[in-house]
Amino acid sequence: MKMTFRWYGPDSDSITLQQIKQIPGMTGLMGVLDSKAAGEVWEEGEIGAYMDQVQAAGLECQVIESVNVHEDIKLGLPSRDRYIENYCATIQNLARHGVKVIVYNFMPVFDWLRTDLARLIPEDGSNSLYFDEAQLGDMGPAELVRSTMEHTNGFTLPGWEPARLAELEDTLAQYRCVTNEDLLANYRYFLDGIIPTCEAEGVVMAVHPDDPAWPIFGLPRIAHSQEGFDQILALRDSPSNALCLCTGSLASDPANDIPAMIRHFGGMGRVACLHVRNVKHLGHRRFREAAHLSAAGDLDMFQIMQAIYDTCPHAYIRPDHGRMIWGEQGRPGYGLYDRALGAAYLNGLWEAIEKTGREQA
Ligand code: CS2
Ligand code: MN
Repeated sequence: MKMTFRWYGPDSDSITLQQIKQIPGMTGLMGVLDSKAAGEVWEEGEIGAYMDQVQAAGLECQVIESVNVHEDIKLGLPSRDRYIENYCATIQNLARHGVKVIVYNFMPVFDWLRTDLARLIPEDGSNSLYFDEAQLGDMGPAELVRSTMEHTNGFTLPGWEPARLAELEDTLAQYRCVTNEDLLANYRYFLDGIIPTCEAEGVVMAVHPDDPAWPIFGLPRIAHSQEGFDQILALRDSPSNALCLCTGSLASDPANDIPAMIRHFGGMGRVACLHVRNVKHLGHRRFREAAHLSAAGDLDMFQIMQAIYDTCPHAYIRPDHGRMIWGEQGRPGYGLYDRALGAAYLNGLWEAIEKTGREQA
């Protein structure tokens, strides 16, 4: 297991690399070039500049997140070939800088979404990301985008590119006749286009689950259950076609048994990395994000870490979506303090599992 942290770069993050380095047991980053729009090539020079800073801080960056897939690829438009070519160029450029895993998602239009980015947790006065399907229905897509953009404290959010979302109505209209089967076929075309490059470069693609883990606004969605991921892995049977299991995203649907899913896909050798976090269900399709501690939410983090230890011990992991605590002002979901606490806690669980395993052997 390698413990990592998401960092948006010097111009786009309230957190410094030195702060990240000071978190006990932190070995590196799941990095991101925040300025890149979906479909653009990530140029070697910009990747190199990011990596130089990371290395100078004594950290490594073998995982890159949010190399976003252009909508034309998900829609299966003729222009997709150009964007697939660009994606391959990005894979090659990242590989030249030591990247081993690329995290992406195949969600139409939206990355993760919430109806409230700073919901007060009455018990302790902290706040966290919150989702209520009923509110989503009242808001509709345009209102949701407007309200999300207004409440980011001036930061960007992954996959929320203002230029793209400005064309929201058109994009939503384009998806009107796209079924899950179409999306899967377009996904196969994408994988056929990029996996040979990944194999040649020694890079693994890790798809992030839909979040929340069900279809929203009538859009097709296929990556939120064990069956869905089985289908995706079967589209291209290669070790380079793998998963980033995000425990909190998947657990938004209580039907997903997270430790069992880790064991299933870990046993197949197809878990490249994980985002490990907790959620608290508050009702049907209504949840908030909780502190990482098992007792704070509905997930058994010990069973999750044990499943990783047993079936994919070499995976990269990171804490995800912390609460805002201790008066911190930052990008919603990506503050320093709660994610640092999460990392320390997960490292503690790991140490206990490792030592118990050794004693029993
Ligand atoms: C992640 C996603 O940081 C996060 O919240 O769970 O945004 C993830 O990085 C992307 O969906 C991957 O493309
Ligand atoms: Mn995640």
